[in-house]
Amino acid sequence: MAESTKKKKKGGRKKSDAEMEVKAEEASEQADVSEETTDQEAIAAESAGDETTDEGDNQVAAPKRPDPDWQKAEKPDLSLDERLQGLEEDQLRQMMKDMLLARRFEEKAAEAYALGKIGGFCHLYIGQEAVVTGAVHAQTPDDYVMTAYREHAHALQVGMEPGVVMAELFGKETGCSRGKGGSMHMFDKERNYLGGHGIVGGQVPLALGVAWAIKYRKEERVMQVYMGEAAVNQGAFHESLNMAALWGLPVVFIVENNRFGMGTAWERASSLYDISQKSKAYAMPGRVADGMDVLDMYRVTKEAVDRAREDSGPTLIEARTYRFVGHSMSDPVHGVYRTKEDVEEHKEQKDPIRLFADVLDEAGIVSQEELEEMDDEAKRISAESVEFADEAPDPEPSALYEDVYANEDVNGRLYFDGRERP
Ligand SMILES: Cc1ncc(C[n+]2csc(CCOP(=O)(O)OP(=O)(O)O)c2C)c(N)n1
Ligand SMILES: [Mg+2]
Repeated sequence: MAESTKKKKKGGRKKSDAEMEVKAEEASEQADVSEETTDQEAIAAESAGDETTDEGDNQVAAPKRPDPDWQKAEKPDLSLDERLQGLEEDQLRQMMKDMLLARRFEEKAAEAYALGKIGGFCHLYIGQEAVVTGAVHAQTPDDYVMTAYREHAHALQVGMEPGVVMAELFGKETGCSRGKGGSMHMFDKERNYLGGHGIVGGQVPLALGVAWAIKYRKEERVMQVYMGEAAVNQGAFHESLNMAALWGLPVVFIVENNRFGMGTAWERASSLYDISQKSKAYAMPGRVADGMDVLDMYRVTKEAVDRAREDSGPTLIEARTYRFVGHSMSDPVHGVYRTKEDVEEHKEQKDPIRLFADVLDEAGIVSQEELEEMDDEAKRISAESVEFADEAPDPEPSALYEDVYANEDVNGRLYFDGRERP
């Protein structure tokens, strides 16, 4: 991974410079064309599963890439009515609005990033919206949510104000972390949203602690913790699953398996391909959900949330999904680790918003016209969030010394704190 990370960083820097010059509306296409170096042959060889990682007797063939129905594994063949699970029409509409808002909000964030209004890291969730929307609809506002750094959609899904989230991205005083956290550090105590964590897998033991506290206080709440698939071969993940099962804690572990950890394909990084199977080592139920289908996410998560609340037992959910964008805003959309065709195919055939729109249309709940109205509303809210962030003040330089452990008297002054130097 180190090798490909190095290459990507180089490409990423070049692209950020170029990005500053393009018009805002060209932002998403820009990432698409920035990578001319795709080695199609290497990818084709890998896809065929004939890459070897060693010589002689120890030769190991990389596992084959997933079949096209990979995301649908274990999904039951349900009728339209069964798929809707008796959900109220209003809730189904809300799910659609939520996914549209997540998409349009992040498109606006991409534009703002290209214009240099957002600095630092910025990881978009475009393509994966069904995961958090379906899962959060399966719980109540009293329950907790914690995730990694690909988190804008999670923040919006728990009900954070889009303007406050955008202002945080802009590093403004009115952001949820007063502009000092940025993209990876959204937080909202009132909405039980516990971040926003930049260390891969770092949130998993923290969530375990929250679940332990829920049980200790005899509350009827549930902790939902999300992570990328690259987190699951870490020790902290396994220790957390073991303790969650041993102590019967009300936690749902949701692995957002988008098949890539930066530029490393899952099949090249893990001896066990099927992540849900990892639950077996800890005597915990493990489930696979179609992460491109909001209703399947709801179905699988609801069962897990109910079990957590009623029996105080954990579940591991592997949500199989796909990101339509680069790892972060400074990375190419496909690079050398996947093909442009792969990305295009997913966008055309598995877009979670399109798939859900078709279901709602077939059920006679949301017409094409109403869908367009919802989309316009999502665009309006997103544009307003940018206005709010644009107009918000920067934090005062003195804020550098607030909410931090470092003490000016002990650790000295920061030379860029805006005050005159002695
Ligand atoms: C402990 C740790 N190691 C490495 C990194 C660098 N890093 C940032 S994102 C990332 C890939 C994670 O991929 P995944 O968990 O699949 O999440 P995704 O980005 O696909 O959502 C890595 C290795 C990090 N942030 N933390
Ligand atoms: Mg991943």
